[in-house]
Order: sequence, then C-alpha cells, then structure tokens
Amino acid sequence: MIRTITIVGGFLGAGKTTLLLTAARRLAARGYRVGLITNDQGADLVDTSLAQQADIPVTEVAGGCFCCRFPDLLVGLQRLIDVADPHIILAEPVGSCTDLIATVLRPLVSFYGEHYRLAPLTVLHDATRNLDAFAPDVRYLHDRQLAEAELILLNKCDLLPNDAAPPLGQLARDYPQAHLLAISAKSGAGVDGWLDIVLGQESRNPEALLIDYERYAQAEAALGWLNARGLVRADEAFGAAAWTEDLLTALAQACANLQASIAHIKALVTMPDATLKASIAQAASPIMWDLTNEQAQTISLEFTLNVRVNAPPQLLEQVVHQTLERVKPQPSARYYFTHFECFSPLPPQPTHRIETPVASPMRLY
Ligand SMILES: Nc1nc2c(ncn2[C@@H]2O[C@H](COP(=O)(O)OP(=O)(O)OP(=O)(O)O)[C@@H](O)[C@H]2O)c(=O)[nH]1
Ligand SMILES: [Mg+2]
Repeated sequence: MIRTITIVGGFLGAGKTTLLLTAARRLAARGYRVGLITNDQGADLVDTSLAQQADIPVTEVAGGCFCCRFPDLLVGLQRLIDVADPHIILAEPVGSCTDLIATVLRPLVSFYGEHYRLAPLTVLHDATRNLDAFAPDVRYLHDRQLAEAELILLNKCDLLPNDAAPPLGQLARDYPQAHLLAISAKSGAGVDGWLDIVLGQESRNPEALLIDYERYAQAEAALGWLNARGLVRADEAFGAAAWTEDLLTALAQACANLQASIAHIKALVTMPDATLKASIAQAASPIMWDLTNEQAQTISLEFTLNVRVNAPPQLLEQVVHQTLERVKPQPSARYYFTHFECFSPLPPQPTHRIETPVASPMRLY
C-alpha cells in the first residue's frame, strides 16, 4: 500500500496539533486509518499526550526536528505502520522548523517514493498572531515558513471579529506561490475542504526555499525552550483547573515583565479521573482550554509543561521555577520533577538537503 504523508508546518502555536486532531477524527469518519507523528527539540510533549488522550495512534520524534533527525523520522514512520497500518500519516514538524521541501519532502520522495505519497506542503498561519515584538530573525523564520508553503491555511478565523473577512489578500500578495484557505482548526470550519486537497493532490515538488541558514539558526537560538514533567502534591484537595490557570497566567505575566514574547506556553494536567490541557499562544490573549474539567479536585496531579518564548533559556528556567513556587496550591505543597530541560535549539543541520526538484514521476503508482 502507498501511504499518504501530510506534513503540516507553521510557527509555534499556529494550531498544527489542533488541526491534525480534528483532521484525524474526520478522516476516520471517512473510513481511513490515520496515524500522527509529533516532533520536538526536546522530550515529553504535550502534543503527544493529547493525541494519546484522543485515542489517535501517535509516535514522537524527539530531540531534534524531522530534517535533522531524518533517520528517526523513518523509524517513527515504520513504528506507526507497525502499530496502526495507517492509510494517512499526519506529521507535525517543530514550529521553529522550515526548509521542509528540500530536507524532508524531497528526501522522502527520492528515497522512499514507492512507499509514500506526499500531499502538498501545508503551513498554518495564525490569523491573530502579532510578531512585532519578536526578534527580527524570528520574523524572518516565520516568513520563510510561509514562503515555502504549497497551501497556506489561515487559522483561528473564528477569533476574528464577526464582521471581518479573513485577511487573505495580503497573504496572497506576499506568498503568491501558495493556495490559500481560511479555516478554524478548532471549530472544524474549512477543514473538510483542506482534506479534499490532501487526499486528491500531491506535492508539486516546487523549487527549494531560498533561505539563509545563518539567520535561521539565529532565529532558533533566540528562542528559549522548556519541557518539564512533574508532580505537584498538596496536603488538602485543590482545584486542578484553577491551579493550571494560575500557572499559565503567572507565566504569561512573568514573560511580559521581561518583555519576552510568547510563542507558545502549554500545560497538560492529568489525574486518575480527569485530564486538562490549556495554552497561551501570545501575551494578552486569554487562556485557551482544549480539555477542561472545572470540578476536578485533587491532592496531587501530574503535569507536563512546554514553554517556547523569545528569551534566553537560563532566564526562562529561572522564571519557570519562581513561578511554580508562587502558584503552589498550598504553602506546604511540593513539586517532584521527573524531567526538566531548558535550552535553545541548536543550529539546524539537516541530514539531507536536496536542492533541485526530484525528477518526475515523484512516485510510482
Ligand atoms: N479559537 C481557536 N483556537 C485555536 C484554533 N486552532 C488552535 N487553537 C488554539 O491555539 C492553541 C495552540 O494550538 P496548537 O494546535 O497547540 O498549536 P501548534 O501549532 O500545534 O503549537 P506548537 O506545537 O507549540 O507549535 C491551542 O490552545 C488551540 O486550542 C482555532 O482555529 N481557533
Ligand atoms: Mg503542536
């Protein structure tokens, strides 16, 4: 069987995981078996846990992006095939990754074209994202992500004012190579139209992106990255949703105080009988709940915290520790960490970079 791989890129917090979970459910309803591959510079991903919660077969490529960990991507694909035999594989690269045509799509087509069909490269753009306060290199990275898209999905259109048409005109002028669609990954509006393209078309194997790897590396280096997993245990029961909300609000406030732009802060909280997931995708925007349970009371819970902000990692680590101390459910409550890493992504060094288009046919079938 030739399997379809759909790679969905886009900046941190743009809505990739939300879209892929919505897409997985809709594809299953159309009779397809679906698997998901998540990816991060570190380990312990909120996104992977979220897919598991939704009963979607998922594998994780950790410790570097698909392009720098291409052999791990192949292993992940095989693992997914072994456990789920999917017709369609939805792949989410790290939100700070770009140049995917040359480093991921083209190597997959060149070396494994008899196994995989590549859908057009989709890149999400958050219609509410304001990048003004990010470092110029981060804005460059964001621009390069959209510049290589075959399909741009303008996401979170449900958050635009009621009377505002989705601002597709400027995107069309800036990125004329891409087909544009306005969607809401959360409500599902526009998602079926995108899936029709994913199922019916394949990557046109366009020219490789023009990109300055120095600036790309600087952009990644400007981001502080924190992945933590742990337990909070108190003497008396406390509200899990209130604690999660206090934590994210306090982290967002601490970032604002440092003028550290938020790319994405997300927390997954688990208890024996409830799971919560919340995100803040930029300063001054409200907390977004993906899973909630206002009633959940507990004396202990497990949490996974993924933070990506425009700040040095040492500072980020300090801020997260101080904030956790401040939002303890009770003064006697204690944290126990099973994992804690804080870093800036290293300069990207793709395993393969195929600059010229692969000779057609891109695949045999
Ligand atoms: N209102 C609304 N919220 C959305 C939409 N898409 C995503 N979100 C919210 O935005 C937040 C970030 O979405 P994710 O799907 O985690 O974004 P991502 O691109 O996977 O983020 P990273 O994995 O960190 O790069 C979540 O809290 C989502 O619920 C949308 O269409 N509308
Ligand atoms: Mg994600």
